[in-house]
Amino acid sequence: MSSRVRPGYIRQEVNNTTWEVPERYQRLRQVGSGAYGTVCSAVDSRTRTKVAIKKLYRPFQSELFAKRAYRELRLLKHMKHENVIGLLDVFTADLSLDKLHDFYLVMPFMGTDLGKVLKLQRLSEEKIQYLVYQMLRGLKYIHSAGIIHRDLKPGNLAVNEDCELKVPRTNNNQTSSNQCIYHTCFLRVSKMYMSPGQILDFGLARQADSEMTGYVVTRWYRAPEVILSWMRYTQTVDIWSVGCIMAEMLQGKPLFKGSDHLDQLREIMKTTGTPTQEFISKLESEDAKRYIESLPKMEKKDLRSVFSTANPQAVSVLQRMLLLDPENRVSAAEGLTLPYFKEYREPEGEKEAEPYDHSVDNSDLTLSQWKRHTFTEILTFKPVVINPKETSL
Ligand code: N61
Repeated sequence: MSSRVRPGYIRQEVNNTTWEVPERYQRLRQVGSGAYGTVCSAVDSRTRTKVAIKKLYRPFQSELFAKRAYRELRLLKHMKHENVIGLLDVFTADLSLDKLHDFYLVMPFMGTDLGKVLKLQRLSEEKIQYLVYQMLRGLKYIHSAGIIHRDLKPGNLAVNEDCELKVPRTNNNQTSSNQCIYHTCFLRVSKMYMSPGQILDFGLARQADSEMTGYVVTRWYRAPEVILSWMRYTQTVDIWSVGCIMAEMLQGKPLFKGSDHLDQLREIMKTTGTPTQEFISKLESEDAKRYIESLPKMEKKDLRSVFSTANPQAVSVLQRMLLLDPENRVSAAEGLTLPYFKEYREPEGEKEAEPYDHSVDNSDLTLSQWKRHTFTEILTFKPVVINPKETSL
């Protein structure tokens, strides 16, 4: 580590690891770490904004690590939507493909997450409407690229720390000068953190089986077909999670707090009822079929009585999301059109993603091929020009 640092870069120690970053990134402070990497907050002196920089942990130590690192870079590079985390910059201090050892991902800094917020306070109806609308927008975007989040939970929904944000409320509220009346909303789900297999908030650790076992948050938002590997899952696994998160916001406590996989399923079925024969016939696993058929029959509950104090339109949303059969759940795109979100709709923000090419992500390559693809992706990154009005600290 005594070699010369790349010109224009600064070498520094952060909690016993060496970071080599361009001079523009200053005041590095570690904000999270795990088996897959470390995240620091920093100030980008060029834009005067706070950023998060992720240094992956030995990304080229194995084919698997290299594939995961490449995939994260490609996914983040592709994401260009207000409600999905995106990439501001990617850099490496290593000067050639041969020497490539580390690279760093730069993202807008997100101060907190919905999990932390929900521990501290109950949210008003308006905030719930707004937040669920934002989540569905982010999901419509990632689903349109053929990407499934799989692990949506409050801890994976980033919200800005300086939560007082002005949010346009409704088009009907326009004044004669055609300016929107702004309605202050405490939170804004601005970015969705995501990484298959991440715990905590930062996509830094592997989700070991042990972390899915017992009375754990990591499983409470998972669709039943994912918990028990009933069938090949689809994008509506994320809609199940949104339903659980929305229910928690309405009730102030998690909806299905199972103490293990089967208890979680029992909790779910106390509300959804045991599955119909039609649904059981769709299951791919014979074991799953037998197990479900052996369960004592339970009636489906009327969500209007479970959420008796909630707005009936909110209950209608939950009725479309919390369905055992994934084929019957509402899609993110259709969810946005439900009456509950009417006041917040802004169709320009409901865009779809450019097509995403999954072919390399899904291939099995050698370490040197992964390195070469990653190096190419780093070199071809073009930063988005940021509107100066949005870049104050
Ligand atoms: O979010 C990720 N990785 C990620 C996102 C996605 C999509 C949602 C685009 C599909 N896939 N993958 C793999 N990583 C990440 C998240 C948070 C983070 C660092 C990396 O840490 C912070 C970011 C911002 N502010 C504070 C911490």
